[in-house]
Amino acid sequence: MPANLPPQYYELEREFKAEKDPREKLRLAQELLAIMPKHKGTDKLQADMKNKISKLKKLLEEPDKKHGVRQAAANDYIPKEGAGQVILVGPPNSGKSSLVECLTNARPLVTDYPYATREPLAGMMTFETVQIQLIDTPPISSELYEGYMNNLIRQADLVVLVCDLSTDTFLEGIRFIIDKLDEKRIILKPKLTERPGDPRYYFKKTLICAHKIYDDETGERRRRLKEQFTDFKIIETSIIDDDTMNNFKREIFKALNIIRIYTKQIGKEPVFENPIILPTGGTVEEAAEVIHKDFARKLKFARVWGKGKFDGQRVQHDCRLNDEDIIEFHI
Ligand SMILES: Nc1nc2c(ncn2[C@@H]2O[C@H](COP(=O)(O)OP(=O)(O)OP(=O)(O)O)[C@@H](O)[C@H]2O)c(=O)[nH]1
Ligand SMILES: [Mg+2]
Repeated sequence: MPANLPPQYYELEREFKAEKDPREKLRLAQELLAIMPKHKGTDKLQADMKNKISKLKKLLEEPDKKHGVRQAAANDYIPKEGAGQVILVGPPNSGKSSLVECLTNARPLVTDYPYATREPLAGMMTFETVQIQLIDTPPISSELYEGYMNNLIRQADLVVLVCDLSTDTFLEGIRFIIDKLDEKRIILKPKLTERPGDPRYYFKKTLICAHKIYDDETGERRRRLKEQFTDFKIIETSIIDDDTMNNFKREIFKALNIIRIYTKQIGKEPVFENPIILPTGGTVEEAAEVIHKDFARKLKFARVWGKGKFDGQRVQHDCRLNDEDIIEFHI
């Protein structure tokens, strides 16, 4: 029976064959398997691919020194911490490390010369009652593109594209990055209104950070930036202006599309720390599940205080919650 493979399969297969990095090769193999039509004609192909996947996994677990396979640096994965993972990408010297230094507990290297950051570095940023993870990364330019950036960006919840307003090449700098990521099938989007039709593509929600605003004295560069990127949310920042830094934090939080739910025990005051984090539109049941699966099962009803509800309103499992609602579970 003919396999009838879609044209994108052959394209991806070519990439898979040419790829040297075992981690990236594994990812491509998994994508190949995912897009392979599942019918009798592809049985053998599916089995072959599964075999390749398991060999690659083994290879990554225990690199075979005899064959000189080097384990790819673990730079392509940073475990998520906090309410969301945000990756800063930008041209050399644009101020990525300065932003991470200013906003988080991390202490990246900040220099006045370009290409200072060689590896990704994560730090935690506090926004009101939540912690958000920011990742500083090496620059992207025609001179440098670290292969591990593909995976790092794919895994992040949000991309911040840092635009350096202190230079005449501010537009070229970010255009280059958008095009480069496009080539890697990572599409930076102002909003995520749809999923990619082709599973090889990743859409990533992106904010543009118009950084070093005080170097753009006339505002001309900001005007041009806005003109070029009308759909994107553009946040103006400078590390010497706390108001812009606070606004930047709020915009990051908003862009993550999450809500904070505070809990209270019956007859006690609410606790306004360590909120339950849910995606926007999250329900009472989902909030209970964060505490414990069993808890959600045993839940009879809840009382909620917050926007759009009267105080202590009795609600059921499917009731949608709003940011900063207070919930009291009854089991
Ligand atoms: N005027 C001004 N300078 C800034 C601002 N933020 C950072 N800088 C300066 O910009 C330069 C580069 O800062 P970094 O944070 O190292 O830039 P980077 O994007 O991490 O650079 P690479 O790691 O080389 O890609 C330093 O001299 C910073 O002091 C800002 O808001 N305003
Ligand atoms: Mg840096």
